[in-house]
Amino acid sequence: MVDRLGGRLAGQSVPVRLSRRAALAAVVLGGCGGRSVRAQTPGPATAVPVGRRPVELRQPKVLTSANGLLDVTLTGRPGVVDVGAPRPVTTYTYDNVLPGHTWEVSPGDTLRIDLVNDLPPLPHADPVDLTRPHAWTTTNLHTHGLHVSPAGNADNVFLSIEPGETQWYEIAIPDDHPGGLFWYHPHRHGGVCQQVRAGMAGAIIVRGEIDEVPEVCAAKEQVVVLQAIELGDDYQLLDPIPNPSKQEAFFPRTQILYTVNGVLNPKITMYPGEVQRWRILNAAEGKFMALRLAGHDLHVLAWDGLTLHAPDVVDEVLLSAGNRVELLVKAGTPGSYDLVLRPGSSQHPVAPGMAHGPATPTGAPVPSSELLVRPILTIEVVGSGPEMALPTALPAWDPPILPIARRRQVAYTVERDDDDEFIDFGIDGVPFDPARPPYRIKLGTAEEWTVTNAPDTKLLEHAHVFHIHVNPFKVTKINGETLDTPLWRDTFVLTGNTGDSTTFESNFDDFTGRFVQHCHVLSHEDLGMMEALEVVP
Ligand SMILES: [Cu+2]
Repeated sequence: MVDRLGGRLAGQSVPVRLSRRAALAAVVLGGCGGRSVRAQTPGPATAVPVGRRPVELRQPKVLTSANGLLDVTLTGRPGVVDVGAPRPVTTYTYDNVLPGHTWEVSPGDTLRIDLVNDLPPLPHADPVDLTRPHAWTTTNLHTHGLHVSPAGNADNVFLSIEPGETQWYEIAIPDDHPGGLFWYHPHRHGGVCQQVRAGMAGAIIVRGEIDEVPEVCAAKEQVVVLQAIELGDDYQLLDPIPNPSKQEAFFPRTQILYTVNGVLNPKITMYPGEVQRWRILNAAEGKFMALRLAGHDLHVLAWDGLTLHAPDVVDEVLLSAGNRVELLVKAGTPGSYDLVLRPGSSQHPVAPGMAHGPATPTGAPVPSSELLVRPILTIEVVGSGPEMALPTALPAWDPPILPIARRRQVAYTVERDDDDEFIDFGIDGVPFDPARPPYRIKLGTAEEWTVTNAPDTKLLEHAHVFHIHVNPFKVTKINGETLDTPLWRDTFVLTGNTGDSTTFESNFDDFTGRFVQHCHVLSHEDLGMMEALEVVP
């Protein structure tokens, strides 16, 4: 069974349940700003009958700014990476690792990046259809969530860096930038989905006030990059198919590996009463990820790098593709606990928290094994140490909204022919074309937008994910109902019930220039669901 929009459905990605063992007892010695030191004491080495032992979650290498500058070379290139699967994965990477290195900066810093495109050249294709995958080894760079300039050689997604070329970026981070978790990934229209599903993504940490909260800075910090690496039977990235037959998909795959910092099913060791700070990024191309930690509450500090007024204590979080959540976990009694992932897709947005209206029937085929609920990380609670505290108040990021200058209705649309066959995705029925005049916004004003999931005549539960560059937004209403607590985000689900809407307010402040808003189900974006915007003086 094949579904052209969502990929081949006969997936073989049944997770291997890994055996466990008592291993390293970790003692956290603390330290503000996430610069914690950890001493390790070897535990008993027990025999493991089958399978690979869970390895302790490793952190991506951290590149930290010095004297106001972070200067990095970032190379997009084919790579062969051991993620703990039966065979190494052959895919596209940044610097031959999954995920890319973590960049750590402070407000006021400058990010200088030499982006080297060492991906293979493709045969010349002419003419190019902008609503189909194309030039998927041409690249560029987006710093998702950063409030920075979209112009010139800053966060400019209209740049095209061909295979063999290098582009120099210089991105100035404002002095008043919020501290939080952001990320980088390619954003060249036509090849975004291919490069992100390959694994090209990395975390960006901006330090800030949140790092000075005593209970937060005492907690060991873990960056947790969740990826959904899409592969064929031989653990290799498959090329997109611009004009698939009815038996083919635009983005073929036969399995998805849900990796955590580039590894399948690692573990985190904590002691009872220990508090850790997990900074979680959903870097999947399009998968929704609902996460639950057995036996433990999740104390949410921030969404999309934007700190809440107080920790939000929940038992599950739902991350759309592109979302980040930062939370504290306080380890309970000794034992093993699974972090359980419930994946959803745009066609099967089954993850909890998504349905805000009445359920509607779906015309989509049954979900494949790639959407099975599965553990993706194990927490081993062992040993002992000082009881750690949880904060009660946080330095919220909640700026006032400027007077609303304009209200706008926006629809995320799917165009089909008379036989219900897919034509393209669009915004208000119009697929992306960089040559079209952008929607213009005056600098220093605020707007209120209502984004609606327009009816898809074939897939009635077809969800999308709204994302806008440069400026985050404040969600005030869902389906016309005012929220008691508005939600600051840069990425927000547009739920799968036909006609669902999200209303938000946003300041268009500080930066002029051209950028985009689009669906963060990146296959939808490459197939047209994107619009150019321009903030003008
Ligand atoms: Cu979409």
